[in-house]
Amino acid sequence: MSREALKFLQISDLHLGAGLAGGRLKLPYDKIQIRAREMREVVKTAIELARNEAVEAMLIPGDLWEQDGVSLEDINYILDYFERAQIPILIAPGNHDYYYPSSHYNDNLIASTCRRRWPSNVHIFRDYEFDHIMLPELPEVVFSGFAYRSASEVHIRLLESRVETPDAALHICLLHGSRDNNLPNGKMRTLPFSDADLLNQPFDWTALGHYHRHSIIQDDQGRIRAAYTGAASAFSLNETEAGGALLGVVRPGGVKPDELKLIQLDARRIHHLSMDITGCAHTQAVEERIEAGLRAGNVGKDDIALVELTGAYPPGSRIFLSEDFIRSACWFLRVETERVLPEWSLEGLSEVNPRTTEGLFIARIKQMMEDADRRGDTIERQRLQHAMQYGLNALHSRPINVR
Ligand SMILES: [Mn+2]
Repeated sequence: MSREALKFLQISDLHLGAGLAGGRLKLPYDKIQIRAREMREVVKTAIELARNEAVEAMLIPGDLWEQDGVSLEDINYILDYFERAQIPILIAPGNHDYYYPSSHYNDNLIASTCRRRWPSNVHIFRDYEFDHIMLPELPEVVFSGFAYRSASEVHIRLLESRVETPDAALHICLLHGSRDNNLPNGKMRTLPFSDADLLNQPFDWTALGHYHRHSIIQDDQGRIRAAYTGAASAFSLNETEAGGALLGVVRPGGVKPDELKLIQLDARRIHHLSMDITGCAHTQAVEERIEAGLRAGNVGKDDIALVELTGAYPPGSRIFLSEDFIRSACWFLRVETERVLPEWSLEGLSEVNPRTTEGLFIARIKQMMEDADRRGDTIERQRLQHAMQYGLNALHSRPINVR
């Protein structure tokens, strides 16, 4: 018997139960509730997609939930919808939904907490080493996976040598790890692997989880051999490029580029934008600048946006954005003004009383600037200009931001 293809749907990094209250977005309580609900509904959307597309298996390479935040309601929701999928669902627990005796992945535990077990169509990798699963309903396909047993990083390079797998027409791997040279800022480096090591494996397809941004790994013939779907939905500023779900057809040797599709599962996107308001002299001008920036950044009306204002604004003036403006801009808008610097112009400074602390400070820095100019030391001159801004901000009790 031989198998020519397998149609799959891949999702990962749903992070159900993730704390939505912290961070710079500072979502209000009512929107946190809505967002938590929407994040859970991504499960249902994915299952519906799998059924509509007549997918043969679902691949979940980790971080379905956050161990510390997930609720039993979330788990019950997952159990319900996974059962309705009626197709094999394979799960390789990641560093946030790791497998250990008190994990919700333990059938004995949920038998008492949820009064049920994982549905028979769900197959969970529970070993801290490669395990290989073959399913009677999908003959000629081997699924290989590994389970985290804690939230700590895994240093082993699991793909360094070639993995021994049972014979079959198709080999599929689920891996929650870090692709070398692609580690996003602040992301934990765990279960690292190189593109070369991955391409050297017997796997026709490797479903990757952990990175929240979509990316693919291709062999020298252009066949796609692995992909991160990216986060299923955006829940913090780390998911401004959230993925969704990957719908693909794997054949012996890989996936053809025109047989892999990234599908959005969640209606909302999170944007992190920076806008320079230099030249604006009043709040309405700032609002117009923000409006134009949101348009340029393709921020939709259902979206969430953090706007970081930069540049200079007349000293003594306050930016006071109207409630109406904030409400109508998009579903949730947070504007940070802390990085805006008062526009201290050197000419204006001569009017400051020379006998005050501020006056003495200005006179001293100006004298040092002149010395720097005489020596032709432009670097020192620049440094003193910054020092003048920092000092004046400090004297006026304004935040100091490194330029
Ligand atoms: Mn992870």
